[in-house]
Amino acid sequence: MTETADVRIAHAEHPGVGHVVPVRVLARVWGALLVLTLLTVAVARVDLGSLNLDLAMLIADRALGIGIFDPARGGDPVLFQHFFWFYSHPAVYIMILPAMGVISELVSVFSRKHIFGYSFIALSSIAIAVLSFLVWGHHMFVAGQSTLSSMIFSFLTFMVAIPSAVKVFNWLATMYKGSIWLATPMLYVLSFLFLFGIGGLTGLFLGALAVDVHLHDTYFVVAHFHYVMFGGTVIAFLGGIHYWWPKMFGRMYSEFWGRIGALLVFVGFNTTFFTQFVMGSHGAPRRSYHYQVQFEPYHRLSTIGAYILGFGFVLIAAYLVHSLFRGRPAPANPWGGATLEWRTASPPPHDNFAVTPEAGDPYDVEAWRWDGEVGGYVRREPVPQPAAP
Ligand code: HEM
Ligand SMILES: [Cu+2]
Repeated sequence: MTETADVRIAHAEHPGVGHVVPVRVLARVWGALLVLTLLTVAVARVDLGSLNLDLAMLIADRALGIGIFDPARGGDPVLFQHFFWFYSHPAVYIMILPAMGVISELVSVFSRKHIFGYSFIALSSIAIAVLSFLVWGHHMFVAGQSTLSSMIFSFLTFMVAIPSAVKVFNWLATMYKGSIWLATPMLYVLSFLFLFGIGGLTGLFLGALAVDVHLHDTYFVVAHFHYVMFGGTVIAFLGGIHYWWPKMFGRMYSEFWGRIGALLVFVGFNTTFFTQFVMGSHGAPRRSYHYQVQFEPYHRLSTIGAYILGFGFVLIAAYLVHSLFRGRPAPANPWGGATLEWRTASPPPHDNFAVTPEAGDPYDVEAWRWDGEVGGYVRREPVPQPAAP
């Protein structure tokens, strides 16, 4: 997939795409680019600078008794957390941004509609990336930082919700009046919208100072981050795997088992983690292996959910592996995607294309129509191809 992304960025110079590279590249590529940028900045400056510095200082503190973090020697333990979260909050957005890129692409294909508000989708990704560096203090509301800092961090945390909501509304608007096809990848898109919605909204609960005093270090936080990291990132990646599987391996998996798998994951996930919202809001502490009696029913239910989830994953692995040997050979474009990878055979031959295709609008899914004989989508009109060199 990196290869196709490379190809597409390289092809941005091509007549059909226009010259200003960032303007017409895909949301998925945007996701990748932003992650690369974030990773570079985060790893080079923040990770090495902050996290490693943090560890180095901790070692120095312990081994040499310097007293950077140790209050007994005049150090500040909250300082450790500042360095830690200065790296670790941007890290959570590194995890969600590529998933958002995948969703932006899939939602358009399976709604058979051009993506709604492309520039807003791209700009909100940038806004999220920038804001993600300014909110680390929301992990330390009750760690003893000043009330003024907490208020500023709380305000900035609420700001992140704006670009996140812009994205969700754009995805919904893309679906609106679309011709929605509930194929397996789309089931993951719908799961993502629902679960990420809950994850993002509960982030706002936690970002509210008065509420976080009660919810901090409870299972509510555990549920929040699983809704965003699993309900968001993992679900989007499952959607992506099911979408690009035929392209990667040239075989179709069973649509029936695909849907059952998506359903099991959805039900298992919610049983496991929604339960944790409830018990967290009742005060169940996280990071404790000694479960209090009153929370036991929740823990049991959560465990049952985890087994359903695990079973879902085993099923998915089973039919995907099965498809490699027994699956129907995949057509070039089983879903009607408008991006370049669907213009070549599945799996793509060496060098991808026999002749360089003319890249057009990557979201122009309406240019493709279903063809029963091919068992996949074909272009409505043959596009004039440049002659082979
Ligand atoms: C609308 C966006 C979001 C908001 C407003 C938000 C807000 C928060 C807040 C305030 C906390 C601290 C809670 C506490 O410890 O008391 C938190 C924890 C956490 N969030 Fe989010 N969050 C958002 C999105 C995300 C995303 C997208 C991810 C990852 C993909 C994520 C991952 C986490 C993790 C891992 C923690 C727990 C850290 C720990 O172990 O203490 N959050 N979030
Ligand atoms: Cu955070």
